[in-house]
Amino acid sequence: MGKTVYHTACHICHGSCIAQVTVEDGRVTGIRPDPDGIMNTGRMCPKGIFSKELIYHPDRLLHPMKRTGPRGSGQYAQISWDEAYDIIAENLRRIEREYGMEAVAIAQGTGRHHLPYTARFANAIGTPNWFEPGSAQCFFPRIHSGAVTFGYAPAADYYSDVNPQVMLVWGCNPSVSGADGESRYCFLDALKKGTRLVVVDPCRNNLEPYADYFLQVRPGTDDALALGMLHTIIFEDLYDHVFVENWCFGFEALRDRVREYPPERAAEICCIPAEEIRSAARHVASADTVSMEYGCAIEHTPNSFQTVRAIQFILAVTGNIDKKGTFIESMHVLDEPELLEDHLGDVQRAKRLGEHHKMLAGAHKPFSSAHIPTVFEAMRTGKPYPVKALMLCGNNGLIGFANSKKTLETWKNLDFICCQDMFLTPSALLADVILPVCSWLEVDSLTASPGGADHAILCQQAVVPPVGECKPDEVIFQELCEKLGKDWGAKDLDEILDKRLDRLRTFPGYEDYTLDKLRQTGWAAVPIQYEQYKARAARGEKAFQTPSGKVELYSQILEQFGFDPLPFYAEPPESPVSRPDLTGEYPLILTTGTRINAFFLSEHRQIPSLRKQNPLPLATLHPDTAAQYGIRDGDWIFIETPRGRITQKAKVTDKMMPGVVNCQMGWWFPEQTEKPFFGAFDCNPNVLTSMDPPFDPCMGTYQLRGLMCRICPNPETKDEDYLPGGHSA
Ligand SMILES: Nc1nc2c(c(=O)[nH]1)N[C@H]1C(S)=C(S)[C@@H](COP(=O)(O)OP(=O)(O)OC[C@H]3O[C@@H](n4cnc5c(=O)[nH]c(N)nc54)[C@H](O)[C@@H]3O)O[C@H]1N2
Ligand SMILES: Nc1nc2c(c(=O)[nH]1)N[C@H]1C(S)=C(S)[C@@H](COP(=O)(O)OP(=O)(O)OC[C@H]3O[C@@H](n4cnc5c(=O)[nH]c(N)nc54)[C@H](O)[C@@H]3O)O[C@H]1N2
Ligand code: SF4
Ligand SMILES: [Mo]
Repeated sequence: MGKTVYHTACHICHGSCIAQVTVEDGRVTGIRPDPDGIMNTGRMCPKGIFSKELIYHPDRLLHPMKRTGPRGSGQYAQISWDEAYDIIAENLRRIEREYGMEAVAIAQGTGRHHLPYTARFANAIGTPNWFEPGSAQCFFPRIHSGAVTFGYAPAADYYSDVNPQVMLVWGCNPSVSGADGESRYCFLDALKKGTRLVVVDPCRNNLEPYADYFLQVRPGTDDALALGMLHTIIFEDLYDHVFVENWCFGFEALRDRVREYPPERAAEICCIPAEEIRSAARHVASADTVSMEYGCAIEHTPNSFQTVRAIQFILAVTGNIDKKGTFIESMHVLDEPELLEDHLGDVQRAKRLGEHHKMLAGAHKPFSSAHIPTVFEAMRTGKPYPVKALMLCGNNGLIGFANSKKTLETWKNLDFICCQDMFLTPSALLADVILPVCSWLEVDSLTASPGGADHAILCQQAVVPPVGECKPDEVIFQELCEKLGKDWGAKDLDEILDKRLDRLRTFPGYEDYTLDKLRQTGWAAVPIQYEQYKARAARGEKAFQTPSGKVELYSQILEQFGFDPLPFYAEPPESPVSRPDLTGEYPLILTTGTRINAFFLSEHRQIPSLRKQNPLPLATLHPDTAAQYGIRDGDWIFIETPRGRITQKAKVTDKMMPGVVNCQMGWWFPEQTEKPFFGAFDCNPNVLTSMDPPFDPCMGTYQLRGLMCRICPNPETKDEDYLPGGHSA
C-alpha cells in the first residue's frame, strides 16, 4: 500500500489545525503540523500531535455493545451493528408509540464535527428535545446575543495588515483554550506583533506580561464591571460619536441604564478599585483598534445573556466594529448542513422543553435547543410530560453537567440510553447500547475557520479506515433513520458536504470548486471584507440584520419577547452577597473550568503523553487562603459545597485572587476500572455545582462559576491514589 502524506485538519477541539498525516499500510505513522497550514502555520497543540495514541488506544471502543449487567456495572456483550440498530429502533418506536417522540432526548456534546448532524437527526426523527451542554452554558449566549445585537456574532480580527492595538481578553484564556479554536495561534502571533491586553480574570495567568491592565474580577460579577466601564466611556464622552449616531440604536436608553452603574458601584460589586475600572475603560476607548476574545466564564452565570451584551457594547460604542483589527463580521464561507427543521413540524416544535427561554429554545433560532434542567426535571417527574430515553452523542454529561450526582440519579431510571463515543466513559456506563465512533483521522468533515471570522474552509478527511467496526456519527444517524423509516434527506455524507460548499462557490475563483479538490488542497480561503454593513447600506439593504437595521444597544427582539432590552447586573444566586446566610459555612468562592492544554474537557485522561502533562486534578488558591486553612502547595484538599465534596491537589499561587478556589474540570480516571464510574465523583467539580433555578431568563443558563465553598486539608489522599501507573507527579 506504500506511504501517503495527507493534508487534513485536526478537529479535536472547536477549531481546526492543518496537519500532515503520514499513512503507511493503512495505519497512521506520523502526525505533524503543516508548516503551510492556513491558521496554525506549523503549530499544533499536544492533543493533535499525540493523536496516534488516541486512534490506536487499547481502550478504544471497537464494536457495538449491549448492556448485560446493571447500569454502571460495565458488563457488556459485543453485538453486531444490525442488532444494535434493532435494539435502538425497537426502543425508540415503543417510546414514540407510548409517549410521543418528544420523550426521546438527544444530548450532543460540545461542538465538533457531529454537532449539526445530531440536531439534524433529532429533527429527522421528530423530537424537539435536542441539546448540547454548551447551548446555554457556552458560546450560544455569545452567538445569540451577537445575533440580536449586531445580526451576527462578531469575532476578533487577526487577518489584516492592522494588528489590534488593544485586546480585551474577558473570561477566557485563548493561549490555552484556543479562543474556541485554532485562532489561538493568531492570538499568540498578535501578541508577538505588539498587541497589548486588558484581561478580566480572577487569576493573573500567563497573559499577565502582555497586559496593561489585569482586572481581577470577583467571579460571577463581570456584568457589573462591564457596566462600570461603559459608564466611564459614556459619561466621560469617550465614545465614538460617528459610529453611535449613524449605526447604533437606543444609545440614550443605554446611557440612562448605565447611569445606574458608576465605577464606584461596580467596584463594590466586582472588587476592582473604581480608579482602575476608569483607567482601563479610558485605555480601551483611546486605542485606535480594539478587538476582543471572550469566553465561557462570562456565560456560566444566570445573567449570561446580558453580561455578554454589556461586554459587546464596550466594542460597539467605541466604534470597534468590523474595521481591520477590531471585532468583525463573519464571512460565512461554509454553509451549515441542512438541519431538516421542516421535518420536525410545528406540533413537535411547540413541545420543546424550556421554550420560554426564547434565546435558547425559540423557534426562530438555528440550533434551537431544549433547556437541560427542564428536560432533566421531565425525566425525574414526568412533567410537563415524560422523557424516557436519552441518546448521547459525544457527550460525557455525567462529568460535564452541573450536579453530577443528581444527573446520575436522573439518568439511572430512564427506560433507554444509547451512547456514541470513542471510549467507555462514566456516562457510557449507563447506556443500554454503546456505539463505537470514528476519531478525527477516520472521518470526513469540513470546518469553517477561524471560529467566528469563518473566511476559510478546512477539510478533515478519513485518512485511514476506521479501527474495529467504528463508524462516523453521521453514518450512524443516517443508518438509524433508515432503520426507523425516517427521512435523512441525503444519500450519503459526501452529498451533504458538497452542498455545504455552495456559498464558497459564489466567490470569484471558486465557482467550480468540488469536495475532491478541497481534499487535495486541504483548505480554501476567501479575503475578508470589512465594513460589510456599509456595503449593505449602500445597496439599500439593512446595514445590520436587526429590527432597526442598526447595532441594537436597546434590543427590540428582547423587548418583543418580554425580556429586558438593556443589560443589567444580577448577583449570581449563590454568592457571598446573595447568600450571606451561607458565608459562615461556605466562606470561599468556587470557580470551575479553566481549560487545560493537554486535555479537551473530560477527554484524554487515558492518553499517556497527554496525562503526563497534567497528571492530577489541581485546585488553585492564594497563599493567604491556603495558610488560613493550614494548606501547603501540593497538599490534597477537600472542596465542599451544599451539593457535595470532592478532592483535588492544591496549587498555591499569589496569582489567584484571595478567597477564590478554582477547580479544574472534567476529571475522571479511565484507568481506575475498579471504581464506580471510574471515580467520576471523586475530583469532578460538577459534584459541587447546581442545576437549580434561577436560570438566565433569555438563555436558561445555570451557575457554574462564582459559587460558595469551603475547603480543608485531606490527609487521606496521596498522589499515588490518582496517578496512572508509571507516572510521577
Ligand atoms: N485545551 C483546551 N481547549 C479548549 C477546551 C479544553 O477543554 N481544553 N474546551 C473548549 C470549550 S468547550 C470551551 S467553552 C472553551 C473555554 O475556554 P475559555 O473560554 O478560555 O474558558 P476557561 O479556560 O474555562 O476559563 C477562562 C478563564 O476564566 C477565568 N474565570 C473563572 N471564573 C471567572 C469569572 O467569573 N469571570 C471571569 N472574567 N473570568 C473567570 C479563569 O481563571 C480562566 O483563566 O475552550 C475550548 N477549548
Ligand atoms: N463545572 C464546570 N462544568 C462545565 C464547564 C465548566 O467550565 N465548569 N464547561 C462546560 C462547557 S463550556 C462544555 S462545552 C461542556 C462540555 O461537555 P461535553 O461536551 O459533554 O464534554 P466531554 O465531557 O469532553 O464529552 C465529550 C465526549 O465526546 C467524546 N467524543 C469525542 N469526539 C467524538 C466524536 O467525534 N463523536 C462522538 N460521538 N464522541 C466523541 C469524548 O470521548 C467524550 O466522552 O461542559 C460544561 N461543564
Ligand atoms: S488546537 Fe485543536 S485543532 Fe489544533 S491541534 Fe489542538 S486540538 Fe487539534
Ligand atoms: Mo464549552
